[in-house]
Parts: sequence; C-alpha cells; structure tokens
Amino acid sequence: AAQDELKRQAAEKAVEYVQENEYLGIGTGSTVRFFIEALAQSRKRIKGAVSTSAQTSAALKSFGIPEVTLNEVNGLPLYIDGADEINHLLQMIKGGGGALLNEKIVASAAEKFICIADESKYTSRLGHVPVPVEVMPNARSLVARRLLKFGGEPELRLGFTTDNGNQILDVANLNISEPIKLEDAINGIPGVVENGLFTHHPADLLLLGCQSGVQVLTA
Ligand code: DER
Repeated sequence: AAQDELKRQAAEKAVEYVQENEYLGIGTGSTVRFFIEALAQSRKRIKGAVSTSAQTSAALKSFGIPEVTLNEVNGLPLYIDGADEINHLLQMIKGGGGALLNEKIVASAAEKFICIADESKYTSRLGHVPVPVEVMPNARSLVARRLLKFGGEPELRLGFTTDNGNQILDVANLNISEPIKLEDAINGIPGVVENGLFTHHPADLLLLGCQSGVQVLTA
C-alpha cells in the first residue's frame, strides 16, 4: 500500500542516523519493522539492540541483530520508534501497538529519539486517535470511571494483554489542549501503569515519509 511505502522510506532514512558499534533502542510497530529490515540490509553492525516488545525481539532475531537488555547498558545514544500521531512540537500519542510502557522506558534512556512515520501521523493538534492507557487488570473499572470524569470515553482493548501482563483502555474524546498536564494527570490515577501521551519528552527529530519524499523535521 502507498502508506507502507511512505513508512518504508522513513524507516530507510533512519538507518543513516545509526552509529556503528553502539547500542540502539528500538520501538514497536509496522514502521519499526521496516526499520529493522533496512538496518539488517545496510549491514551496519550495532553492539546490540534494546527491544520494547516480543514482536520487535522476534523481528531482531529473524534478522540476526543481537539483542541486549536495558539493564546491560548504561544509557543509549539513540532510540528509533514510530507513533500513532505526532504534532509540530514532536509530542506524540503512542501505544497503538500496545508496547507503550516499554517504549516510554527505553525512550527515556536514550540521548536522542528519532520518530519515523508516514505523513498521515503528522498533525497540528493531538487527539484524532485515542490515548492508550495501560492499567492493572484489577483496577480497570476504577480507572475507567476516573477517565470518564476527565471527559474521556475509555474502551477496553478486547482480547489483549501487554507483554507486562496488563490491559489497555483506549480513551477517545480527551481534551488534549494541555498535553503535559494530561499525561501527568492520567498517570496520577491509582492503577494506571503508563499512558501513550509522550509529551514531557517529545522526539528530537521526525523523519516523515511524504509523497514528495522524506522530510526531516524538528520541533
Ligand atoms: O505502539 C506504538 O507506539 C507504535 O510505535 C505505533 O504507534 C506505530 O505503529 P505503526 O508504525 O504500525 O503505525
């Protein structure tokens, strides 16, 4: 599909930023899958990849890219990941792939976060997609009621458990006029493990696959 081609072009561009013989944090999703393939084809040798999901670990293994755990490294020079939505300040909504907890952890360890996406993800205002909220299963109903008070419309992601054994509420209709405050308010609800607003720490660079080619964007 045309969108896949745009994702692939952004992913291939990201390989240029990978430093040989360094550790690399790698996110989750279909755009990241294109990145892993492009990294393998580039024959660039990295010291090891810190993965964010079983899905990404499987892709790394299939391409023979060595994996290390976050505990084995002391920080990371670079983190590459996609997004469900990204605004002009490079703040993001992530979690469509269900890996938002590990993604936010590994992203926080990296000096630089490069987001790879197709043009459909780029927006002036976050909120066209729901905000995924990872919750402890026993607190699901409590958290859902609290999110209703925020004006959200929480919907349980049916038949899905995260790699960490938690559930996800996809919350539509939130007023995201103050993203950083909302990110913190959601995480302040007892029972919430993490949410998909990446606004405290936006990406440093966006490689955006567009019909006109890959645009390299900063906030
Ligand atoms: O779940 C995630 O955060 C993924 O990065 C997601 O937001 C991007 O998925 P895609 O590359 O398949 O669109």
